[in-house]
Amino acid sequence: MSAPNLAPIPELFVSYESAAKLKHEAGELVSWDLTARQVCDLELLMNGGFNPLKGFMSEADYNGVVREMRLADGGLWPMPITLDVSEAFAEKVEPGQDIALRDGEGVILGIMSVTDKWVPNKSVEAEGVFGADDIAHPAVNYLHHRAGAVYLGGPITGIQQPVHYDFRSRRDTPNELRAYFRKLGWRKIVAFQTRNPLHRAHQELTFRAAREAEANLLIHPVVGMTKPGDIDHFTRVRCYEAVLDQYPSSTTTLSLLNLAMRMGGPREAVWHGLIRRNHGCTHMIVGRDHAGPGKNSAGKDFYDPYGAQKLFGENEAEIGVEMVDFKQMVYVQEKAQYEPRDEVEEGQTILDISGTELRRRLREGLDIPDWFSFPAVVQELRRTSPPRAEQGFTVFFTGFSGSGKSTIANALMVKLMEMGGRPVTLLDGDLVRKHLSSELGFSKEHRDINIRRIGYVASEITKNGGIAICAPIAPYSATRSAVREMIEAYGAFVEVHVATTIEECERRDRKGLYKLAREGKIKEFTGISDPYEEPKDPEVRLETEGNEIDYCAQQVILKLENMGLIRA
Ligand code: PPS
Repeated sequence: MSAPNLAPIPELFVSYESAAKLKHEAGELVSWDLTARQVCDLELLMNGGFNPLKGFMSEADYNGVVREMRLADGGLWPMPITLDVSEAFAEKVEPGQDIALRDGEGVILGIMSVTDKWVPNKSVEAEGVFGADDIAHPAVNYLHHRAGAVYLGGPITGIQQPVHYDFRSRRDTPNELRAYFRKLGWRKIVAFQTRNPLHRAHQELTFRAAREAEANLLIHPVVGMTKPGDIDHFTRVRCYEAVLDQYPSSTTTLSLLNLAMRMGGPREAVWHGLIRRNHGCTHMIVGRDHAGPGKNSAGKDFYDPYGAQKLFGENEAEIGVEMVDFKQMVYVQEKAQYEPRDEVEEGQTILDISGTELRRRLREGLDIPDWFSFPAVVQELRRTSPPRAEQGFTVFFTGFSGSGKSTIANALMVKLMEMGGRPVTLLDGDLVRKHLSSELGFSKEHRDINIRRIGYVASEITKNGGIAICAPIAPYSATRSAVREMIEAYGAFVEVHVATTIEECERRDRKGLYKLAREGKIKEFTGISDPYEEPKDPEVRLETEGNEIDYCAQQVILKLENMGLIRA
């Protein structure tokens, strides 16, 4: 492939002077508050990262892309870039109208001249683009559960870039990178796309890939949106910076890409190639299972592990970027060095640590050897992922009113405070209703709001390294699952079902509420005139009948020890 034309590529921004005027005028327009993903998409549309797209896709472009990876003009493009909005917003907008696009803080970033408005068939989109209408795929889940029901399309007039306060000097637009390559005289540039920290094997493979292609290396990690559960980009960028010393500085550079990944495997690889071409690269490393979303709901891989390399290879000429195939590098103990797996001689010992094993070692504070990663990287990872016994967590009691939740939660709190080390907060049902949810009643809608508020506070406590003990009734399993998800992003979630029967709770009737409920004086009373969905698989199930409070609290303590959350 010939040397790239590093001339500037088209951006969608108006001049600096016009931008101020336009911004003022745009204040009058109907405006859409962009989602986090849409902000990422808009940034790359405006700065040319998604060249040749000139805006969010029209219906014709979208249909072509979904069906056959082609825009209406026949150009190769694998991923729908659409502006999804709510039905209520869509009612306010008609083709021919301009709308202002605002970021999360309300700043106007651009204007879209709406040409198209349509209701997509999301199942067809999921099948066409991601190969399956299965919500185990993060992008399909997003499509069905988070994306709006209506799509708007039309060209964009860019007013300003989204503002980033973090790692500013490491973020470059396509034209900034092109100018950098021009200035340094770089003509062949291999891009390495990543959403994970770099360990020694990655360093070896990227270094070799660049050497084999006789090219310079661009480490181009995604910092927009990656796979749910990934290590946050703040930690990763500190890790990348730590690894940068391992490369010759005259041949390698690091730049951050504010892309919202879709984890679309083969199609995503082609998309990544087009984005890298726009950033001035000539080559891209495509690995086994590139941008893979993991397992589907039947427990099988969504994509053939070599599907991305195949699709990229078939479209290489049109992408305009040459594929460098990713050699799996392994550590050979006898030689104390890394080698491509297919070149290791028979009888030699290969050492490897999988991603799961690495997470276990971090969680349990175990050794991570120097042959696997660089000490500075490990240190960064340990700072973000301390051993479980030093992380925050949430214990979430659920059960009928009067089941004993609050009493056991109180006993647990005191025991944990006696141990010390982490702050403990009790979010008891009654307490929350007094301080956080005093305006709420007991309808399903209100109970869900109440539980989500508790979940939010508990997730913040967990994130900041504390222990949250919650003790609401929380009668609906879907809401409890949502809370679990919120918390597990930051630490462990321990669900404790206080399984006292409704008959026993009514017999005890400590607050006299069951009597009132039976008399119809309290409506929607859980277990009497309102449902309670039992947890199917809680971490702990407590039988309180015939058991002391202390014994019950001890059962929870034992579970916490067993999960490594407290030290024995
Ligand atoms: S929920 O469903 O989780 O939002 O309920 P929660 O916030 O835990 O509040 C339950 C406490 O409110 C009292 N109470 C009622 N409970 C159930 N149903 C109805 N209709 C009701 N009205 C008032 C009751 O005392 C609960 O306290 P606990 O601590 O659970 O006994």
